[in-house]
Amino acid sequence: MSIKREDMRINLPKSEIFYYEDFLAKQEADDYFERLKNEIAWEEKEITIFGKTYKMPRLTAWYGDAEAIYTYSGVTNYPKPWNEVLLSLKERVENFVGASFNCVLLNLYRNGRDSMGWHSDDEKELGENPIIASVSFGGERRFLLKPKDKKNPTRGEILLRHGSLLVMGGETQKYWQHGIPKTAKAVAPRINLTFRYIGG
Ligand code: MD6
Ligand code: FE
Repeated sequence: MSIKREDMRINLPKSEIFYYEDFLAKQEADDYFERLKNEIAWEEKEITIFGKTYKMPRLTAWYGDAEAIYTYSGVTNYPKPWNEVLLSLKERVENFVGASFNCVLLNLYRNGRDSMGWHSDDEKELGENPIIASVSFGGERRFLLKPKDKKNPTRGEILLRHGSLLVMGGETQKYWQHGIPKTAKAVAPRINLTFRYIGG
């Protein structure tokens, strides 16, 4: 990671988390939101936990280089090839972060009932101490962080704004879990992209 602006760092131990609220200008972010909504092949996937099958509480999509195969929540994802809007955003993120990515997981939260459960992005495909860059569009949602160590009461919370960039690196995935809780508030649809690097 070439960005080490300590003023943008989230102050949580055993983590490297940077949050750039104004990564994209409002108009740019509006344009990306519309294009992503329309030009991504959104899917309603199912997930099986202890033999029971549920619909995922959000729409998802997976794009990337052909070799970037990834297992997530028990589902093996084969990437769709990059499209124009994704390549343009990938280049923006890579230039800013100073790292390269070969795939992206997209999530569309249709309303406040859509959510992402507690997890760490610590799958072996991502390697040790992965850098993950996350761009958000649309409705603001709370992004919560808690240590894997259940005895540790420390908590983190970031309001992920339209056009913002969140970067996680270092040992963040080793020590922390994160998630997007449901909300009873009226919230606009939200799109999130997490750029990752698999293999290598
Ligand atoms: C979301 N984000 O913002 C879900 N993971 O909708 C993530 O799960 C995430 O934002 C790793 C790094 C950054 C993230
Ligand atoms: Fe994640």
